[in-house]
Amino acid sequence: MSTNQKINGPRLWDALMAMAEIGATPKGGVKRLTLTEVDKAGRQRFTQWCEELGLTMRVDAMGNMFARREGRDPQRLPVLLGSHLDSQPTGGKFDGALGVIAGLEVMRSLHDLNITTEAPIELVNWTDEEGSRFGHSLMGSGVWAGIFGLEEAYGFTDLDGVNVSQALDSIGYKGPHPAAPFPADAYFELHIEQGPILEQEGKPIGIVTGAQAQVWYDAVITGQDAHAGTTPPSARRDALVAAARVIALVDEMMRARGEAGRGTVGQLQVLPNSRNVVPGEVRFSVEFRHPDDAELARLMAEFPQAAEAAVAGSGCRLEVTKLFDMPAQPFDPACVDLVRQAAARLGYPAREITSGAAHDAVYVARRVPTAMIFTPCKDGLSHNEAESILPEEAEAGCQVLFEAVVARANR
Ligand code: HGY
Ligand code: MN
Ligand code: MN
Ligand code: MN
Repeated sequence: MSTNQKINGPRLWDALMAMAEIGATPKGGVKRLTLTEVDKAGRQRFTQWCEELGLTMRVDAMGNMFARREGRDPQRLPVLLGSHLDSQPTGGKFDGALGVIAGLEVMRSLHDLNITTEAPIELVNWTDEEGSRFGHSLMGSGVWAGIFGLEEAYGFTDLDGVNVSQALDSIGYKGPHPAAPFPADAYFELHIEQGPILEQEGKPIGIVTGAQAQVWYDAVITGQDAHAGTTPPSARRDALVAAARVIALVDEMMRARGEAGRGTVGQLQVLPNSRNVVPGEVRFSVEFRHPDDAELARLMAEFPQAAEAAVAGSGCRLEVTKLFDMPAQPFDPACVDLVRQAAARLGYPAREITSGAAHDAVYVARRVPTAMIFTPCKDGLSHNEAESILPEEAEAGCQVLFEAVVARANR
């Protein structure tokens, strides 16, 4: 607890646990896949809490939700804060939810303290940050920032062939407001680090200076379904064996970059997925990340040819499609400084850090001065149901968020 505590830590933790009930999984995580009925339930609970505070709700054409608190000067541009309520299929309680619920606690504390800031403040729940259902992470903030076109995003489909437009309609969150950048003064996002550094160094606050570059691909390998018992090696066109070579290649390309390298195959579909059929088709995801744009460019230049070489001689055909790439994104020095000053004023040990994960802040930063605040998470674990943080860590992050947002709104 810092000296000039403004936020209510127990109330913050209760709200985090109440949100974690929505989509709760038996292993202690959450499954709130974007634009599903469970996501809708989370959105409705968020709306109820915001409306109880008298905030004005606005939903845009991508389902991004904005809860507005008026300031003294209606001419001032709003200061935004928030994150995302959607989760991975086996996600944790805090990835995304911490930033939204801490933002709610900031609003609740301003209300309790009867503080009216000069500028208005808007709390945001961005649609589909995770990308695990429709294959494009940061989708809602990406459309808002003009990275993806609205019609383009509406056409993204999930593995069942449902597209974003249909999914938005199915939960009633295709809002009337344009999903486009509106003038805003700044954006602050609180998020768990999703890595081990802050915990290892005993730092409760991360001053996030930016996020690393990344590229996402879809890969399809086509061979030939065949009988497992009658087909000799010389006649096989085994798509899974060919895929295994590409998967090993992704790992090699990552390790060739040392501890800064990131290369992952997270999603894999084997067809027909029958134990006595040689697989004729394999579909899988590939992603690479690196803090240095030039190194990511080298990975993007190297991968397609190296993958072709890996499947040579297998009799299979490889198709690699780039879904998107994003360069490393530095955050706004003045906003980063507000985070630094807030942590110092509150007496929280802090360190500068680059984000290994992407966040909505990465795309919002293309349009609005942006900064992020990190808090530690146990063993650096995230995108895992065991993801956990301490109440005092949530409290520290929320307090820094409060100070930075109010300082910006009153500057
Ligand atoms: O993949 C990411 O970096 C984000 O957490 N969805
Ligand atoms: Mn997240
Ligand atoms: Mn995530
Ligand atoms: Mn993220």
